Amino acid sequence: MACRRGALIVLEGVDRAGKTTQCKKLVQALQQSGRAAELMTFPDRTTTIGQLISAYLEKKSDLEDHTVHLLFSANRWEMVPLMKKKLEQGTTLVVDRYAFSGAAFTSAKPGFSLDWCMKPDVGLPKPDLVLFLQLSPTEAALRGQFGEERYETSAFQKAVQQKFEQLIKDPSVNWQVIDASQNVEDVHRDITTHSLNTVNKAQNLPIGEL
Ligand code: DGP
Ligand code: NA
Ligand code: NA
Repeated sequence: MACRRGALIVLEGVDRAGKTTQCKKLVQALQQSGRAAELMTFPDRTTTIGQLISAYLEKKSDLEDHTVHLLFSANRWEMVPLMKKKLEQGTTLVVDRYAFSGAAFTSAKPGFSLDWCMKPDVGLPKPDLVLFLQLSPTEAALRGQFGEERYETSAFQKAVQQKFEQLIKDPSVNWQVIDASQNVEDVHRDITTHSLNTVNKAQNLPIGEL
């Protein structure tokens, strides 16, 4: 490859594991080390599709379960041209949730297999690294009340956690499990170590596909 590409780094985990805080801190750390880095968030609620998803999550609308699953996937696909452009320009993307949230959240609903849930995301750019912020449901509960959005109940979050446990066994994805019960700075240090490693390795490799 003529120009060094950026890395695609995804943070996953149940709600309240600290993903959003850690994504922002990672982008800053990468930038401070002289690398181009940007934050992306899924669902991206700003697009037309994202607004449908947002209304669904806020319980302002109801959507059939398969339908909303495909909308979440479409919301990732609509960003692919931009993601590829940024990566090829050498920018590392730090992504707050990706296809794995898609599979874990929908397959936690009755009647959905993990296999079916991954299918619409097959072919998306493959992350060079997926950091799983591991936090037990008990520890998550200690971090305070859930919000008002759809999915924000402890029973559903436990089911999601179990689906993530299955997903992280997939050896074709570069998962790194991070102990999210540590303090913010210790979690950040672990994440930064793995990420810098990945940024250095990824720059000479082609972008893969899920
Ligand atoms: P967040 O904005 O990160 O709090 O995410 C909103 C909620 O949507 C959160 O409960 C996780 C869930 N979610 C994220 N991505 C997907 C997806 O692709 N499919 C489904 N069903 N839920 C998702
Ligand atoms: Na949330
Ligand atoms: Na988030």
